[in-house]
Amino acid sequence: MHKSFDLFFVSSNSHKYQEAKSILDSLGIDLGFLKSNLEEIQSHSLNTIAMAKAKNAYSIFKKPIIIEDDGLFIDSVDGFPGPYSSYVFKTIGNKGILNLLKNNRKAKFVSIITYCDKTILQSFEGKLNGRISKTQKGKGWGYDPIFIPNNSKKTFAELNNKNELSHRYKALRKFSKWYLHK
Ligand code: ITT
Repeated sequence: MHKSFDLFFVSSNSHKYQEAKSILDSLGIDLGFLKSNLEEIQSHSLNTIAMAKAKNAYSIFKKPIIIEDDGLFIDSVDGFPGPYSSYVFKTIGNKGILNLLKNNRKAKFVSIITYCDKTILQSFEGKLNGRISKTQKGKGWGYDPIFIPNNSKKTFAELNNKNELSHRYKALRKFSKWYLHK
């Protein structure tokens, strides 16, 4: 028998779902997965992209959903790749980013989680400051091998507690407080 869920994560990226599921499990929310490659509008605001993505996902599945839009913002290149993080990862990747940077390696990861149902559309933001490593370290997905959170010497890929401090954790913790009391 299939398990029934009250809330679904809509994404093409199963790494994001696995992390979101594990984080929300620990916060008392059971999360299902609807794997789907949602169209993304172009905007320099992650929240504008996330809101449009959430409305689109709800219009397809007609169930309470959350989606997530993330960006890696690197200070020395004016916040690049930011809202273009998915495209930049697929094109120049971690190697390309390491080649771009010289001295200032400060960066931040931002996650926007947007909830949508028949009547509500609401976003929650999580930010994590850090820096870009000089070389790739560890075997994580996406930008995990090059992102070192503040107060750490290890990249996300080398840490075993990423889900207790990540941008995703911070956004989902805000979401869970709201969701469980709505
Ligand atoms: P969706 O279908 O949910 O949009 P996506 O992979 O396109 O999946 P985003 O646009 O939200 O996801 O994220 C942009 C990129 O940022 C993503 O493809 C990853 O390469 C990277 N990224 C986001 N969160 C990450 C994390 O926790 N660790 C490593 N890379 C991450």
